[in-house]
Amino acid sequence: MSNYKLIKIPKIEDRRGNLSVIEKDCVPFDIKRVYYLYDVPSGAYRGGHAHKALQQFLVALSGSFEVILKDGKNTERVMLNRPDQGLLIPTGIWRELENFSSGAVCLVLASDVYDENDYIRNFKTFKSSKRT
Ligand code: T46
Repeated sequence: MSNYKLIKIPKIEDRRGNLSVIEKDCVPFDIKRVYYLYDVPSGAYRGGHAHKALQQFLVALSGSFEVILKDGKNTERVMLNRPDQGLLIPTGIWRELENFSSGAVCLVLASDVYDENDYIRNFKTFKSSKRT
């Protein structure tokens, strides 16, 4: 699957600690919403849907978790565990998030505001949308 992307986030290293910055050229969309997942209990599963139009950029600000990506034909598993790397998920990709470590924080930058109508929450519907 070639349409997701791992993107390096610039890191400014310092004896006082590191600073990473996400500016407009790092993410290929205008950011309209920011949310984050945290206090995820061990064994919990998030996602389990695709978006019709939304693009998102996920960063493991702390800890780690895995993202399973499906395009209707292929499946890939990506581990996010560094605050200086983000996963760009383009439109039309099914995603599942699991194996959250203790203290993991998943930051999400989104290309649009929240809209439940943009979700495809049924995998069969997702698969058939890929065929048409
Ligand atoms: C995604 C993964 C990574 C809102 O009211 N506003 C929001 O911006 C969001 C994201 C959710 N909600 C409500 C909708 C549900 O009642 O919060 C509740 C939990 O949402 P959901 O079950 O969709 O959460 P996740 O973690 O399964 O999925 C979320 C995003 O929805 C999704 O786009 O890619 O995080």
